[in-house]
Amino acid sequence: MTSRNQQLFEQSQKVIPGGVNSPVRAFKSVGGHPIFFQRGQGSHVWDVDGKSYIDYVGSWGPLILGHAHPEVVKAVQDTVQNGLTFGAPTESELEIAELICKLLPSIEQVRLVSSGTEAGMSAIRLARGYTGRSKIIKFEGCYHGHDDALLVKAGSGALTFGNPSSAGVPAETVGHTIVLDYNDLPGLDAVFKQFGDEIAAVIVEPVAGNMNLVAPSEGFLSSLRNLCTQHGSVLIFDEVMTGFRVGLGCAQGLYQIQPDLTTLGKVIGGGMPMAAFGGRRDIMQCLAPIGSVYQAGTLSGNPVAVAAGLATLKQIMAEGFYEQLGAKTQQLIDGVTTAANKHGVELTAQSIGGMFGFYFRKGVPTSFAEVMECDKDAFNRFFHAMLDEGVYFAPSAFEAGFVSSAHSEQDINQTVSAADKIFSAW
Ligand code: HOZ
Repeated sequence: MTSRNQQLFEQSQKVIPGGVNSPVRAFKSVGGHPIFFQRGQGSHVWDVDGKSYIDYVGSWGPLILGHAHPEVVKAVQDTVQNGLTFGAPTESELEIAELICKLLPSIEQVRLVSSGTEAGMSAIRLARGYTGRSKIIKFEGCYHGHDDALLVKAGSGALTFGNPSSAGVPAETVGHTIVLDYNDLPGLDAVFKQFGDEIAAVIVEPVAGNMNLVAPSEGFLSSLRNLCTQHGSVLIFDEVMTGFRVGLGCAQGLYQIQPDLTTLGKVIGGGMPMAAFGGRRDIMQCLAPIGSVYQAGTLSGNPVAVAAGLATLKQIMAEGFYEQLGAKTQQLIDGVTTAANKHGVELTAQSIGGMFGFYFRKGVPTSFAEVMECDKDAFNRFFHAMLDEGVYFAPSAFEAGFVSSAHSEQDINQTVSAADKIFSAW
């Protein structure tokens, strides 16, 4: 019998390209059809067929408190009663801006936007406007939203410029983007040696979360910092995913590296469409209306989104929040990898704060090329088997996973038992 999920997907494909409003939702890489969700509460989601799942996607990162946290819901309800948007400043925007600046010492000024893509694109424009240079460096496997200049894959050699990774992006648009391997220090040195003073910015996920989870190798972030300082280039940390996810001080606090600009999203919106970019005052002051770099948005700093974000930030500032979140995430990956290895399945994992990665390969990967060596078929089999058991991981071998403060000991144990059952019959 066709499930309601299948029916809705078939219908959706008629009016929505691919049936989804963002490609990662389509289950293309794992096969099958996407699940249509109806409801979420705490660590769980329910689909339109009434099946429940322990959710380790958390809307791709924002839901660090789980679904429908009462304080976040209340803040949103209280705010909507006073109007949804004004297109004019509000006091709550000031409150969240002050809080972001207080939590992240590298951010002296911040501007709110509506999505991570917007934050990344604006930060690049700002860095170019500030430096008067055009070239930027990004790393293979890092994703900074779908801005044209950043939809680039590596060219044929480390010192070549990238190729568009999407149709519709003219080669000239990415003609100023150099793509390097993540954690490739010699490559970085070589590029700075060749182009040094022409580089406007280096943009990096300080912990990569869009090619599964890849941690920075010893010295990678500090070398980036030194090279950017030496050559007057702007160092941009894309903390859309890691921001308030790996720790209260974000990845920059964890690794003790101060970027010049930071992009934020996901957690700071508490589940609503909000993102931000901010950093050094002298750079931020180049933005319109005081500077000549134009950037704008009708719904930027939307009061409802800000309310959800503020309510979320207030919760994560509680004593011990990240210790508990990190311990729980570690417990999850330890349990699942132990279950796999016990039954002879080659599975490795790592976690940083509340984010984690599972890899069907020997050893944790340190680059995009190594991530690509993971056994994708094994992941797809694991993904679907876990789904049947009521556990929802991201529908791709190349995405990080997320644990929230709402996940209980019982959720973790149930997940580990499900994995054990699957691996015992592998
Ligand atoms: N960073 C997420 C995917 N890697 C965003 C989710 C989306 O693109 O819809």
